[in-house]
Amino acid sequence: MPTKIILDCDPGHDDAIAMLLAWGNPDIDLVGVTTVMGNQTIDKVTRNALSVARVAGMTGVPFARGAHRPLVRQAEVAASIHGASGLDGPVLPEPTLELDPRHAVDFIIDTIMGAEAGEITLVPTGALTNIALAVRKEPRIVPRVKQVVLMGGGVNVGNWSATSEFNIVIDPEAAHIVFNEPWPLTMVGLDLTHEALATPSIVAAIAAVGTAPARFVGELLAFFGETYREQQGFEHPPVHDPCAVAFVIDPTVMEVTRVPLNIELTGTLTLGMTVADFRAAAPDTCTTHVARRLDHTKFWALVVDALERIGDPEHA
Ligand SMILES: [Ca+2]
Repeated sequence: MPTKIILDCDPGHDDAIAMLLAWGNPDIDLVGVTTVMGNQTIDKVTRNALSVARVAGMTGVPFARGAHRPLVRQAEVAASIHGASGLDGPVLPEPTLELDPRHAVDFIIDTIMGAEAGEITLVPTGALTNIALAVRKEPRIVPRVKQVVLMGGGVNVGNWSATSEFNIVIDPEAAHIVFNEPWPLTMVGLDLTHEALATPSIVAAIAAVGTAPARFVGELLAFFGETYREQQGFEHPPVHDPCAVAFVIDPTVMEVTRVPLNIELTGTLTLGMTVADFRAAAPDTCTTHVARRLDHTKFWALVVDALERIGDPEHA
C-alpha cells in the first residue's frame, strides 16, 4: 500500500522537485498539496505549485492555499535564492487545475479526520504555519497522523542565520508548536540536506531522461545552482525538500537518530535554532528524530526514477 501524504510546501525550486518525486513515485499516494508563504508570497508559491502540477501532468490531487504570513512575525521571502517569482529559471506554464475552495488548514484537518487513524503522513517543506494552525484548531489530528517528516532546521548548522534554517526561523513560533506535539516527527534538516548536492553527474542523469518535466528540473537546478553559488558559497546546490519525501519512500536513504529537539524562541543570536539534546539517551517520551548521512546515490536514483515514470504528460 502506498503511503498517503500531504505535501505542505512553498515552491520554491526544491519544493517543485519534492512535488515531482511524490507524484512520480509509486510508493507515495499524494492526497493533497497545501501551500504556505515562505520562499515567496502565498500568491506566488500557490501559483507555482499549480504550474508544477501542470508540468507533471498531475490530476486528481487537491491543492489548497494556506497561510499568508507567520503566526507572530512579518513575512520574509527568499527572493535571493528563488528569484522574484519564487521559481525563477524555467518558463512557468499557466495553471490548469482549480484550487480547492478550503483554506489549507481546513483541508489538512478534514483529510486527517476523514482518514483512518495512522493513515496520513504530513510532509512539510516550508514554514510550519499551516501545521501549527491545524493543530491549534483541531488537536485531535495529532494522534491520527502517522508521522511528520519535515524539511527544516539543522543541528549546529544554519542558512538564514548562523544557527538557524529558513523554514524554522521565519516562523519559529509555529515550529515550536509542531515540534512539541507528541507525534512522531523526523527533522530532515540541513545536516542531511547539505549532502543532497546536485552534482554535474546528477544534472546529466536528469537531462538524460529527456522529457519536458526533466528539462524543467534541469532549468530549476541551473538557476538554483547559480544563486546557491553566489549567496551561500556552494559549488553545487543542496536540494533540500525532496529528501523529506525520499525518507517516506525509503527510510534507509538516510540515518535517523531519536533525540529531544526544541526551537529557540528568545535567543538574540539564535532565534529559530533547532536545539538537539544529545547529553543522554533520549527518554521514552521523546518522539522527535534528526536525520543525518544521506545515501546520495539512492536518493538521486529515486528522483530520476520518478521523472522516468512521469514521462512526458503534455505529449502523452
Ligand atoms: Ca521549501
